[in-house]
Amino acid sequence: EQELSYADRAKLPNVHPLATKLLNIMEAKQSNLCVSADVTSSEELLQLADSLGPNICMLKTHVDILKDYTATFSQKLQSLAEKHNFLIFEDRKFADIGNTVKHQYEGGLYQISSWSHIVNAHAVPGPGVVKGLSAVGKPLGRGCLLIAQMSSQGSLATGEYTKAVVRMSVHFLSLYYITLCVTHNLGFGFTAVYLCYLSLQLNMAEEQPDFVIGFICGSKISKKPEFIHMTPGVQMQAGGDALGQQYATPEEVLCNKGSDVIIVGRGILEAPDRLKAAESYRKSGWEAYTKRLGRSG
Ligand code: UP6
Repeated sequence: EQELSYADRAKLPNVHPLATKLLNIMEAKQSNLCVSADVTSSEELLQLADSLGPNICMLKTHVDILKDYTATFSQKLQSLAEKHNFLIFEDRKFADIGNTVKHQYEGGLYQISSWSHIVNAHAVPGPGVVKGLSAVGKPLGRGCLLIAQMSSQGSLATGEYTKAVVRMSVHFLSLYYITLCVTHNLGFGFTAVYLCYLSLQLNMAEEQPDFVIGFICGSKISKKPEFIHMTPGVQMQAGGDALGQQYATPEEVLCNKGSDVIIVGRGILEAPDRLKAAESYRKSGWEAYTKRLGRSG
């Protein structure tokens, strides 16, 4: 089966505008690298964003580890994202009831929704967490990744749990199948039957607004090309750290496991030359992706 390129997927009718933007950035910059900027000084983070910006499609932050966060910092980060054409992903891992995450996303010290294009959430609380986040983020054109798997040793997000997370994003499929019915001319009957089925699902559909753009995962877990798969726990050599982190290589993640974006922190941050390291992850990532495309053809 021929696999779609990032550029082809950007053009799909039901892809979220933010996913389109990301896929186009990836294609234009030939980069599926998201740098995890896990540093504790705002100045250093901005420096990283400016110097690595040209090599990355996305910059991931943990703003709550900054010792000197200010609103000015987030404005500067946004300018750098525009200057270098990358998206900002605050790795907040929301995991509470809808009403609480709404406040955590919009308010508090960080006002995450005002500057971060993408956030992520655990699915543990059920659909309410997505509903709460989307009440804030959807009108702003933001997107959310659901955490379906984790890279850490002994993670409980496996098997049936992972499948349930994927099902939580099925709302997206509704529009997708209607379009399929129409474009493939499957006929009115089929469409009507499907619409009935959809109306049965309506409650669920309302609870799953089109705000979820993909997953945090170790491998491709959804066949829908509209969804972006992003994988943390990546270094040039497989292995781990002393606190349970587990690493796979860019080749393994993008070529064999079928993920779309590699998230790299210490593999770049602890390298003697961060820019050189970022360029080498970008290059490996792009080669692994083109190899996968070639293999599918
Ligand atoms: N992260 C993981 N694994 C997950 C989810 N998120 O490592 O399952 C995040 C971490 C860190 C980054 O919070 O910011 O990705 C990985 O950093 P590293 O490359 O330095 O290990």
